[in-house]
Amino acid sequence: MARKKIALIGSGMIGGTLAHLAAKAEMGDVVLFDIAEGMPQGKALDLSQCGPVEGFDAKITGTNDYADLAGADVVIVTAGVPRKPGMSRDDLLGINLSVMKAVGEGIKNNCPNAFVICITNPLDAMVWALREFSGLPHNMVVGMAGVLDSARFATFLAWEFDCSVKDVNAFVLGGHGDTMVPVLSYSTINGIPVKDMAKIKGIPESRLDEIVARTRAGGGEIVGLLKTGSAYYAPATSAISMAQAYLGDQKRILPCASYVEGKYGVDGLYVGVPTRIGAGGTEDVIEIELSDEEANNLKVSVDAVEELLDACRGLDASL
Ligand code: TXD
Repeated sequence: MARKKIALIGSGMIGGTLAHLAAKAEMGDVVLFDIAEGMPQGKALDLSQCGPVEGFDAKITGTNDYADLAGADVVIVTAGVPRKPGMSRDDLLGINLSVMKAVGEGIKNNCPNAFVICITNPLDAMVWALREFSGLPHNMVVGMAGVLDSARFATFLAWEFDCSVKDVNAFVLGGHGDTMVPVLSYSTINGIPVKDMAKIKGIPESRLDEIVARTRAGGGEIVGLLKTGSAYYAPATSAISMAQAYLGDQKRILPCASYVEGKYGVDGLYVGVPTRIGAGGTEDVIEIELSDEEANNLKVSVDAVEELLDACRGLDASL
């Protein structure tokens, strides 16, 4: 059987890390694509030379030509620009929307059977736009944010409870960003509800609130420390886990920005929800029961996504 093909559109900080992780895990051959000339080729060469040391045979190539993406099984999209000083959110939205248009057409024309994972911000709007521009079925286009957000939540909980991260199951719903909804009632330490664990350990609820707040601001905390650019190690490894769930038909239940229609009171947009990923792409969205407060928080998050989609429609008449 031929090796799988993993195409990475955008070869910046996350793209390069994705290529390394995918090659090391022998997920398949890797193609790095970017509009910057030479950069994906340079990264591909550098990464290829990890092979003899790390013992992987995956072929890694760099390109500026969409035709080289032909036949990709998985596409992970990080193409776009981050916000620079003086730029409004709308400026960023406009630029990345046009990037999604080019990327969506590139996918449609070269690898329409791929499972597409979008990472570009503002995530929930960009995954929606990418799906619209590519014309792929909704179950084959998904956004990565929840795996990262819940990994951040899990990290902070493990630190607080002084336990292994392996035993923490942290649950996050909603959009990526300030409006995400970390759901404590579904978060456990190996089955023990987090709130019960806090009582056992004598940790006040206010401390849990601080952890929730830190999770919500998790991306910004890293941006503040790095000074240039944003997080890339954890975002990359999070997207890899989603790609592996698809390629291995693992039926994992992961928090993803999935297309929701008729669940959670949402009708036809992408938002972070527990999703089963297997060979059929996003095969199922699981609708859990929420407290009034959680449902309200989710609504705020969905409204914020809706607002961004309206802004996208205002910027591109074809949407
Ligand atoms: O949870 C999440 N979803 C995220 C999202 C977590 C962290 C970062 N998140 C977002 O991912 C971030 O706000 C950015 O929108 C993306 C990518 O982050 P990265 O750190 O990898 O950004 P870089 O290093 O700037 O890389 C972007 C690359 C860069 O090499 C550009 O030349 C390229 O995108 N680019 C393009 N590639 C192809 N086609 C077009 N049109 C294009 N435009 C720019």
